[in-house]
Amino acid sequence: MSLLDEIVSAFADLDEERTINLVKEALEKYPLNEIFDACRRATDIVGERYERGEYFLSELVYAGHIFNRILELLLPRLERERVSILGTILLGTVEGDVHDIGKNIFKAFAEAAGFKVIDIGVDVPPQKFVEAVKEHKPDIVGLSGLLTLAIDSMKRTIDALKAEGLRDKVKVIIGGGRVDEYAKNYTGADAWADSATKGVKLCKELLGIKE
Ligand code: B12
Repeated sequence: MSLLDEIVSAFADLDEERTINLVKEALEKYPLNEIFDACRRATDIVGERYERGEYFLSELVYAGHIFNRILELLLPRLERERVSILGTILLGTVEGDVHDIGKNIFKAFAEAAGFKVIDIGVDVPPQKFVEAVKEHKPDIVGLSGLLTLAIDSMKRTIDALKAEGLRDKVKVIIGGGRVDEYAKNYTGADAWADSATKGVKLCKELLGIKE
């Protein structure tokens, strides 16, 4: 079993100390995004076990705690790619959804790539996005969400931007475990991403920035 597979298995079994030790070992051997991917695969397994009734809410909470400990190890290792600012991203988790680990990872990757990120938190109502767009005039609005119901909140947020005449002034990218091409079309977003690296690449494309 590779070290990354061992991380997936230890994390999915919620063996906190073993997971942390394996991540420390992996830091010397693998690129950061591969370690992040392994951790995300582990949370998918945690989610499946929760759906099957093998894990309960307390296990979801614990998985979140382990992931946050992993982030403390990984995020300081992200290196800044450039000094000038590529553009501003207004970022938040949409109304009804409090999942923020993925949002925080995307934020860290986007900042490392040279974007300025304004993070307005979780469970953000559409009107709060509208007000923040007026205040900060971002180039991109990033909507995060992991629940199926988040897709409707994303749509309501984009509709609110349209109603205020702001939709044409920003690009909108949606992100999270359940977004896809269908969700992009349904919500009226410009792009979707289910990983932070993909998200950063698309943000550059949306602003016409060449790699
Ligand atoms: C940890 C966890 C929690 C923690 C969250 C802690 C936190 N601070 O975030 C807690 C315990 C709070 C929680 C609560 C709940 N959860 Co929960 N949770 C999870 C779990 C296990 C992991 C989520 C996670 O952090 N993944 C790791 C990150 C890194 O992945 P990610 O978020 O997808 O992020 C990546 C990309 O998507 C992308 N990305 C993310 N955001 C953005 C934004 C942009 C703009 C871009 C470009 C990219 C991007 O970049 C990230 C890095 O690559 C998932 C299982 C799963 N498969 O997702 C369930 C899961 C999401 N939860 C679920 C449920 C049901 C709930 C609860 C309703 C449970 C309950 N009965 O109360 C509540 C909902 C609370 C609410 N109103 O939001 C379900 C959702 C089902 C559904 N289809 O709606 C899941 C899928 C579990 C399952 N399989 O049943 N949960």
